[in-house]
Amino acid sequence: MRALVIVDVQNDFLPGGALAVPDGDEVIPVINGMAERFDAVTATQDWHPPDHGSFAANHPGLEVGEMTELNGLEQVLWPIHCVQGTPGAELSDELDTSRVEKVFHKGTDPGIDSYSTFYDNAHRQSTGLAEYLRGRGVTDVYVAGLATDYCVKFSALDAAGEGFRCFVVIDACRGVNLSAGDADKAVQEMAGAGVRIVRSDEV
Ligand code: VGL
Ligand code: ZN
Repeated sequence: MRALVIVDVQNDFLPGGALAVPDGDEVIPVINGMAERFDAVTATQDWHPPDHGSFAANHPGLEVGEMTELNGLEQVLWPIHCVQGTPGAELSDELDTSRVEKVFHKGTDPGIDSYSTFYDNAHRQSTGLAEYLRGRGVTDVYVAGLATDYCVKFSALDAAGEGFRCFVVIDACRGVNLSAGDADKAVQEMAGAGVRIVRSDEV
């Protein structure tokens, strides 16, 4: 049983958005084209309250891209993005959601960030996705979306850690590349953890 997990294809991560991933829109036709090949499809939304601790604006004196500590965890500071209920947090209109069974939200606790679609960054709180996929009888999890070096990477590592066979559909992902090469490094890291890197024409 194969599931496609569509990660954060939200307006704020697309060109023109608050935290635009370069060429992020290019993942949309690839995802739309393969969704029907899966037994189950879920999507996630980064879904922050306005006072979220990952926003540089909530740390006077600190800038976007700087590091800080948030309740004991290292935290990169981001522009304000994907605020609950705003247009930037909506899934792209271009994304075909007709096969999406359920949407999972993450990053809702102001005190902790959540890159993975499964757990917050401290692995304390589950989004319910692993339990949902198991309930659907899923064995193989295919991850696609934004961004390769953050939410895709941590989602794939958690999927593998949860015991799913995990695949990242690499042409259906794009990276932020805050530092040059971050996305390539993420691919190495995922592969090293047993995640298979595949292309959409192989799935
Ligand atoms: C993401 C940075 C901040 C992501 C979410 O979806 O990759 N990146 N919040
Ligand atoms: Zn975020």
